[in-house]
Order: sequence, then C-alpha cells, then structure tokens
Amino acid sequence: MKTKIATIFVIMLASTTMMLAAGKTVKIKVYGNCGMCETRIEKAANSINGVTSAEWDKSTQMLAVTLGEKTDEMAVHKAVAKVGHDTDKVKADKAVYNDLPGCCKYDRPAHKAKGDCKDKKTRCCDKK
Ligand SMILES: [Cu+2]
Repeated sequence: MKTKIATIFVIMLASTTMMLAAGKTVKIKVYGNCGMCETRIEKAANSINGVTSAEWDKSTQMLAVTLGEKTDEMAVHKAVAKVGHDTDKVKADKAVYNDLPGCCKYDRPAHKAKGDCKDKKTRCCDKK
C-alpha cells in the first residue's frame, strides 16, 4: 500500500515537472491583416499538438506560440501557411492565399497583386 502511494506521488511529481519544463514561447512572423486573420492564424497554431497558447498581434504581425517540449516549431509554420498566411519560414500556397477574403489579402513581398483590396466594399482590415 505504501509503495503504491509513493508511486503515485512520484508520478504526480514527475508530471508536474514535465508540465513546468514544457512550454517555451517562440515568436514567429506571420503576415496578415485583420481580426479575421487573427482568428484564422491562432486557430491553425492551436490545432498543433502540444501548442498551449497562440497569440497573434495584428500590429507587429508576430505570433507568440507556447510549444510543448517535443513540439516542432516548423509544424506551426506549416499549419499557418496551410490556411493562407505566410510566415518567415513557410510560404502559403498561392491558391489558398487567393481564397482568402479580400480584406485578408495581406501584402506578400514576393507576389504582390495590385489593387487586391481596393474593390472590396466590406473591408475588415485596417489601412496601414
Ligand atoms: Cu483578415
């Protein structure tokens, strides 16, 4: 009985230590425009196993993600790119980017389309 309690205690202690050890926060540059982008980006980042928090800042275009010890940062880059947002390491697929709502079409350094946002009547992004 005593050993059982001791075992449980050790397991609890170990898992607490593991929880504390996990969670490094990395900052990733993610291109986007508006609140819709924010939701999309954060949702994508949060879908990665091991991500405990994701906060994208519209003004700085920085995504702060808290990753588990074994979580690959690249998985976050890929997930974000997959929903249409370029990161500093992974570019979104052009077709996915083109499918974004007009207001979400952030300026892509590589292939900037002129007047992408101009003709959209409902804009949710803020002008820079
Ligand atoms: Cu947007």
